[in-house]
Amino acid sequence: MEAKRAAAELAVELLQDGMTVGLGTGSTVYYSIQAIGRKVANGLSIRAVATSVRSEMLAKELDIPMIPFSEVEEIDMTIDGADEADPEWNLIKGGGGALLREKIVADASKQLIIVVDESKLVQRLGRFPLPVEVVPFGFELTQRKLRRLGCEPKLRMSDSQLYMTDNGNYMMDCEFDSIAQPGRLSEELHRIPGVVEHGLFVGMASQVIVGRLDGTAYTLD
Ligand code: ABF
Repeated sequence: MEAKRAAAELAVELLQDGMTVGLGTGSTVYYSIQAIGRKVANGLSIRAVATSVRSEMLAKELDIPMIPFSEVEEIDMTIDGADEADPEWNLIKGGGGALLREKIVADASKQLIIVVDESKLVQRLGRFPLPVEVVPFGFELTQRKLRRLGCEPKLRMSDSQLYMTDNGNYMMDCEFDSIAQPGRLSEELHRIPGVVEHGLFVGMASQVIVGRLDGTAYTLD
């Protein structure tokens, strides 16, 4: 996908020697990880942490130096994807199922660089069902609480099995259609005990890099 690759590779140009880098999850950022692998092979000196088992495996295959979180003082730059991005750079993430680790890493990063193709740009968040990670215990009660917020929460399945996140939790995909106040909804979601984390990344992105079908990319301003 040229648009995804263009955005992903432009983001990698921002990396500098000595950085601790957060590696996101998803098909767009996988192009970034591959580009980082090439730069590391050519001498770029960085250390990385991953936001999913899949990203970690890909990074290791590419001999990107990984470090444990115990050795991480601060993450200089994280490159990650998104399912939707609005004009204020608020995001819906989590379609790939990694939102909890992505948000932990993003929150510990000085810079969060989001890489998307133009199809992810929206005027208002919500057309993409909002992923919400919930603990299995009493998930039916949590589901009812989510419904009261004005959405239809659907338990994510994978190959007709209940989908489990890397953290052993369930994922609810909540169909809001339109989210007028992402910040307020974020607070309401955090008040539900069974909710571990959700896919609204409000005010977290430092830059959004957008890839075009012709293989060029630009930074959303
Ligand atoms: C990840 O990237 C997820 O948060 C999001 O769902 C996904 C987007 O995937 P893709 O780049 O494959 O469209 O960060």
